[in-house]
Amino acid sequence: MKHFVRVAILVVVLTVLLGFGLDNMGYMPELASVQGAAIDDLFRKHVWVISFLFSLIMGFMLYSFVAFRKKPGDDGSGDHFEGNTSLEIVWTIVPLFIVLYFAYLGAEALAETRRADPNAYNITVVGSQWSWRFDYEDFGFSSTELRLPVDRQALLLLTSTDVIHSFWVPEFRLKQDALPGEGMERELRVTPTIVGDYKLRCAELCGLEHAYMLSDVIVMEVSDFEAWVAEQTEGPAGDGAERGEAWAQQFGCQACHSLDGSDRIGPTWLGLYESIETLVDGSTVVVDDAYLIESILDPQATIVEGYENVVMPPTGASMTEEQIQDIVEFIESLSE
Ligand code: HEC
Ligand SMILES: [Cu+2]
Repeated sequence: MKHFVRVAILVVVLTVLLGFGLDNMGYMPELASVQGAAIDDLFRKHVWVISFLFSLIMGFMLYSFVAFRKKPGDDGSGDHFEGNTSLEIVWTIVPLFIVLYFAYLGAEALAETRRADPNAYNITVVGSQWSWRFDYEDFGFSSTELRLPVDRQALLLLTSTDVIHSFWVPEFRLKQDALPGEGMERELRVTPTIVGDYKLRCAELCGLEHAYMLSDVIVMEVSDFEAWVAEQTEGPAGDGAERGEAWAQQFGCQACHSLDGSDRIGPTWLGLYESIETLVDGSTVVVDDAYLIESILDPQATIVEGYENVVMPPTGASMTEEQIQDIVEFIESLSE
């Protein structure tokens, strides 16, 4: 009996030390979303259960090392016993209920992260190798940064143009896959709580530049967000080429096409217009308006030599004819 009392004290002390230690280690960044609270709560409970289980096993083991070590001159063998049915029933039933309780907590936390606000606004998040684009459906424009007003729920509809990506902002805690294909969209609701700058990263190994698939996430005061939306919906000012530069920025073309002659995932736009391009089938074409428009609207129609293994996303399908025309003028201006 005195052994059990000592071990029980040891286990309690170890559990408390470990539980508080892990809980205050700060392995997670500051929480910045409403939905994340349920996840943090669940995480904290897990940390305490883990601390207890670790201490239980280690406590018994360490205590036994010391208390039951072989004494000098002791040559006898240990007591023989044949199991203990009541102990076995207890250590089956108790963990069963703990696991069921955690399943219940998990379901509750999942429901909490999915709680819909009828006033949520919609953003379609499009992942491509290796960049993100955000279509603000309710306002009719696209962006390469995710700007969100604070304390308002956004309903993100996640999709991909190529392989599986995964949307993850550590401060929001939430994570959801972006899957390619019609009808494979996934929903994620987020209500940011702290104004500030964050980073969206891809949490699914999605190819060579997976690690650099980052986007800025900017949580703004509602009034600042509204001003930004007004600026975006007005559309860029200036002549065709200037507007084209802004559209190319908004639709994320420069993630793959440089403007300075350097090679990125796709061919540079510098000096592209009126140049002679060699295609994979060995034929050549002179780059003109019609070729550029086709390349944007239907990237698979003509593939440039040397780019067989990378895919341009069909972004053109969600652009207007005027926007495409502006981009063509912008590309043309880069050859003057
Ligand atoms: C994920 C990378 C990626 C993004 C984003 C991207 N492209 Fe491309 N683009 C490519 C690749 C790779 C090629 C070459 C293969 C091909 O011809 O389809 C290409 C080819 C092109 C060509 C033909 C270039 C040539 O040298 O003949 C044009 C024009 C073009 N893209 C326009 C755009 C526009 C406009 C956007 C933005 C709306 C865009 N691209 C976004 C990867 C991308
Ligand atoms: Cu990815």
